[in-house]
Amino acid sequence: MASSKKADSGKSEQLVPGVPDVQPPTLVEPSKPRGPLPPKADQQGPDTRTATGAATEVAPVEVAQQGAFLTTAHGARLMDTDHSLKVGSRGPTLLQDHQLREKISHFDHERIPERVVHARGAGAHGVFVANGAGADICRAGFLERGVQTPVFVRFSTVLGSRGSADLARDTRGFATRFYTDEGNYDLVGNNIPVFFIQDGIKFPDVIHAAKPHPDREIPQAQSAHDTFWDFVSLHTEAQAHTMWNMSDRALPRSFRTMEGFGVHTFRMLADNDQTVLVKFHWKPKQGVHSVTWEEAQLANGNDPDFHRRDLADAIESGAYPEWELGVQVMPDTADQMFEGIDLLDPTKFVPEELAPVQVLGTMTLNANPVNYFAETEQVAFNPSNLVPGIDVSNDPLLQARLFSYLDTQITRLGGPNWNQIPINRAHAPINDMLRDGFHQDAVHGGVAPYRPNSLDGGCPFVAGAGDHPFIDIPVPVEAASKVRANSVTFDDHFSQATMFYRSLAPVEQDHVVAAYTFELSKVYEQVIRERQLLALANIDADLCARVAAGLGLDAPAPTVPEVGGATSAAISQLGGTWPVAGRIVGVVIGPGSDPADIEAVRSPLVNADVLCLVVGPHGGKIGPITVQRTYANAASIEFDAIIIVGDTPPAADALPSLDTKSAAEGAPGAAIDPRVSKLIAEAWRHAKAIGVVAAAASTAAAVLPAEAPGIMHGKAAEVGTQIVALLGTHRAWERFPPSTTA
Ligand code: HDE
Repeated sequence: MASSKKADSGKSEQLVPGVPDVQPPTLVEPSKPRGPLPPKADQQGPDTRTATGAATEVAPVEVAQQGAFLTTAHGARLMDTDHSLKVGSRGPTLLQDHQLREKISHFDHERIPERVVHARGAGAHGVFVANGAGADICRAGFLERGVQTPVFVRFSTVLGSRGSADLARDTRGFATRFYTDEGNYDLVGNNIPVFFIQDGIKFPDVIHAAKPHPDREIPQAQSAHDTFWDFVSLHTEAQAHTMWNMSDRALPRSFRTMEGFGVHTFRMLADNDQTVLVKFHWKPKQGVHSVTWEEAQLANGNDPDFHRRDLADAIESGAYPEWELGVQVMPDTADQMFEGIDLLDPTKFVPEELAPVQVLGTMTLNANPVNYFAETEQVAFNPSNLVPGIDVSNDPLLQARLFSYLDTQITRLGGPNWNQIPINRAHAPINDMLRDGFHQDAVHGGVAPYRPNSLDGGCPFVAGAGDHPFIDIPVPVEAASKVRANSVTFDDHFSQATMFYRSLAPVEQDHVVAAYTFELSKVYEQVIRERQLLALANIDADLCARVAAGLGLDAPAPTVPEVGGATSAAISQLGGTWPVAGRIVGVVIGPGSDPADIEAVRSPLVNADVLCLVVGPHGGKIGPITVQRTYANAASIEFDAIIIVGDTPPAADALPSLDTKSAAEGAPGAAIDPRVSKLIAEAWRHAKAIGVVAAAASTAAAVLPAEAPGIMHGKAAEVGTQIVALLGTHRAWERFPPSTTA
């Protein structure tokens, strides 16, 4: 973990992320012409390659806007951009105003279609460094020991539109492009290792069911509605994925604290021509953590950009997110089964107890994009982007994806040359004989884009076996008749949902029960609820009974016999201690708080690379201390823990009897600002660590119990140190005894 940048001014001063530009603005509009500013230190654009993959000497700033003066799109300098060309100052406007027409016409076409799924996303640049452990099973050059490969990653939600809120209960996309010397390799995965459907032909069905109802376009970015539950209750192969979605996995604390999975089985080819079947995993070094459902709902209102802000802020502050890339390795047997699990069935995962994850290298995200549209919006991942040594399996879901991603870009990015958009350019030489088309950026030479040719000297040549070509691994295919059917080994729809549920800690099971109950309570039609209860009966009787009780319905009996009964320890998020760098702590101060206390609290946190944000009664400074958040704009969801440093009487802008944020404690005349009461009460309810410095005892006593798990009382320095320790466990779940005894 890289360390946070600490500003020079004072021991515990930190760079507070969110800096809008590379230099602070002036109060008055600048008038002296000067060229464009360079990107900020945390930003990086795509590599400046040609459209055919050649490295250039072009500096990244040279592909941005140039020159000091405003110009037209063809480079003529302009003296005015605020007035259209009119007949007299009162018009009419002249058709000949090419400046007006160019400006408005370009604006009219600024939008491109959003992704049909995964429209809402955030991206970052980084590097993958291989440890060499993959070299024995895979001939891909980027897996050789010490090889550093640039990457671009885009995280996303699946269901919401481009402007939807980040903390929807949803699967997250985790798409990684490795710009390898042998071409782009795209690992286009999710944060959940199983999928809703076993065959890609069902994808439009599941997405149409999960997207908002077509008549009213409601609800946005969520599965709590009739069409979703109608589909998944009828189509029971979706139950395993749905179970993950009803768990905390669907509410990540951060993109930084998500696992990633390739989902499908892939095939790797070694230099010695041996093959293995693999499943890809990304393991976050920060641990796998989630927010509570109530936090998610609050965040969607308070800060709909919660996840994209967290990713950008972490990178800007130097807390670079890291993941280990690993594979589960399974023998490439004729039946492509492993321990009774069909490796071609994407609704199944392989428990880590059966096949441990072997780490192949580490990815570090260390730069924010310079331009969202150019990079994050225009990046076009494609599971067909494979490199020598990695090939697809016959998973019928993956097979359909091999068609879809290329196809969708033709509409989304406006033609067949989307590979030539800077963020999509390979870092390997391209000689593809593909020509022309809209937005052709390459200036292809020669006269013979065909093979065989003699006119262009025979170029391009096909690679020989020794030239490290991509290899379609010659897997034998069983002779069979054409059928539209699944393998019978795909028939079990419930056993892994059962395994998942029973592998959770009791508090996590409570969350699953609450999620099913909430979502199904939002379903209008009772038969759909009853049908989903039938599916739950086949997963776990206790889960079914608890959800049924919440819905006021009878729990049905199972209709299929229970299979297995195994659990997997890797599924639960509880029980570990993880690095705290990049976590965020709110330091709540009052007008009389002692600056020495504030410094003492912050010091151990800053030393652990935790971002401290001071929450004060007003903006600006309180004595020598700079305030980053005020009682009015701070939200508990922003913090992983809070520390109350001093008493917090109502601030000048508090409206104790009217304030919409006020909690019950904030009655007129109360000694505590109502917004602070609410902040503390929410942190308490969400099982966050809370530190109370002695001087804040009366504020704490008004809102919190005297003693409870995860509350630290003491001197300032001790409290800071204890909060660092508590942050490592993510939550003080012991504060709330679980409802189950599992
Ligand atoms: Fe996707 N998916 N998908 N998908 N998917 C897209 O591609 C599709 C599937 C995933 O950040 C689209 O460029 C089909 C599984 C991610 O840009 C589209 C099927 C998994 C992203 C598409 C699947 C994914 C996408 C929309 C069933 C996890 C976002 C725009 C056969 C392993 C990538 C685009 C980004 C995006 C189709 C199933 C992950 C329409 C037809 C399974 C992370 O092509």
